[in-house]
Amino acid sequence: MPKFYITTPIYYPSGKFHIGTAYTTVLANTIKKYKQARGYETYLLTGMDEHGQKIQQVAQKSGKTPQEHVDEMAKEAKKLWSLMEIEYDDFIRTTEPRHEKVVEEIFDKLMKQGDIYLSQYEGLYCMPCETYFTETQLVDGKCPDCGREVKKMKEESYFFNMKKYANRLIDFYNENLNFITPESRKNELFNNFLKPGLEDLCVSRTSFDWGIKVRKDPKHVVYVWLDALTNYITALGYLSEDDTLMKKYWPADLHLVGKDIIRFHGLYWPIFLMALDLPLPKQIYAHGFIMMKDGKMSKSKGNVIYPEPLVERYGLDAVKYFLLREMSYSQDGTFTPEGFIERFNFDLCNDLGNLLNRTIGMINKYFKGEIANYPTSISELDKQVESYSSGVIHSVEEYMDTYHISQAIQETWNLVSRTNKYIDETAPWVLYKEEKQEELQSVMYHLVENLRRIAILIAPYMEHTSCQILEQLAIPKELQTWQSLNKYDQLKNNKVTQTPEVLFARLEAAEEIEAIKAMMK
Ligand code: ME8
Repeated sequence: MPKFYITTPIYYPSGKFHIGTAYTTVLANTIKKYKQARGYETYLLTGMDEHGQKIQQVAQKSGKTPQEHVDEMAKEAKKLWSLMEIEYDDFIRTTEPRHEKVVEEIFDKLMKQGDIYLSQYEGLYCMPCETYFTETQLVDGKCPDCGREVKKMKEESYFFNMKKYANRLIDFYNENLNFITPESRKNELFNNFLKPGLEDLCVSRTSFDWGIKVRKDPKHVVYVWLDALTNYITALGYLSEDDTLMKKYWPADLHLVGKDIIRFHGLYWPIFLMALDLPLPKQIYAHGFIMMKDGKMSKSKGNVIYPEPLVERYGLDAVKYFLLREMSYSQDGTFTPEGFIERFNFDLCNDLGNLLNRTIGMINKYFKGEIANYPTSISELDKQVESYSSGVIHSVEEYMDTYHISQAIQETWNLVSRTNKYIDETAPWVLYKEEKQEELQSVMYHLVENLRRIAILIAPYMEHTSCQILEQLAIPKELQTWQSLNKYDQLKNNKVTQTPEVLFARLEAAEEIEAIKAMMK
């Protein structure tokens, strides 16, 4: 069985997770479910990055020890992922002994082989990002990642000798053109960081102590990126007694990250792996950001939106649909209450929901709920619809295989629209009136068949809706699988439900827009 190991970033438990964090995780889960449907054995890793100065500060503010704080946050995070039905296989926390022990060993090993050396660091430090920058990397004198103030700081630190490996990484980039995707992000890394020459990376701190101690020099704690990135292998049991998963799943097939942390994943992580003599991940995909009308989400602007109230009010499938649809492969996406309600009312309620309802209504009215077998003769239009639908399956697969999820969804909705149009074109009510029994039957068959296909295509991200459609149409189990997508003539005397349920009830737009605005904090 082919295998697929996919990871999300491990998130900082510095505050409640918002829809940005949820987006990456939902995307990862969607890719996992898709791969499963295509016959892969999958492993999805997520978790939390629990060390560092920021966490220490946040805990202090709320009168807790850092450990108490992260323990609470881990519970919260797991609750959220359970609400969002994220089927992770492991949740790694960097404060767990299984991780800490291995990071200590890795640091030791890299020190012994001369990749890590002691020196003095003086630089411009961004506290929230826990990163030093050079003057030239700043944007308008501020942190290029988060836009906040930086501070000049100096401390004794251990450094990782990046320069030693830089050429090997350049070669690797040149030989593996899809290593970083989208290409624009790869070019950014290549031109802005690799070409001008990589700086050595500071990998320890003495200015705070909430971290993994360097064994040979315990006044230092391991700088958070060496600690954080290694989660992808410590979770699999690297250097531990049981390394079955490591053998089975490493190298990762896909590290999914946001564009803010591509630098760490695309430059430092591969070099750490080279130093450890481990194979590099197959691909890193850095997606864009969910933006708000007034720019980035931030508590100070009061425009942060959290997934829980949205899921509670509109259901999980609608939230997943919106997030995945709105974020294109390489650009940022925008969350607006208006956009959310519009997609709900148009795409989900009008287009998909009505298609199912109309179809079931007609089959009940015209054929007492039963559609017969594949028609013996079909019209030109039926043929066209069949081949259109097969074309959609093909392109959805292509898009999903390359993680263009938003485009895959658009393609699927093209099929929804095409099928709605097919009803208008064939005018079944006229066929009924004119008693064109066979033609009418063929139209009904094709409607059900398209809906069956749509349900299977949306299953990786809209599981409930998919199940509801398949159930209401009484599709047998063996015709609910991805493998059955291409079979167009297998339905036999299907008896659809007599009491169709509405998939998405139309919302009162103005009222709901206000409700979502009130959710923003
Ligand atoms: O960076 N839109 O953790 P983090 C889309 N601990 N995605 C968003 C987003 C937004 N508005 N905001 C956040 C860290 N994300 C490190 C990672 S990994 C070894 C260590 C997502 O809590 C996106 O995936 O700041 C981004 O890369 C990640 O959350 C940053 O999470």
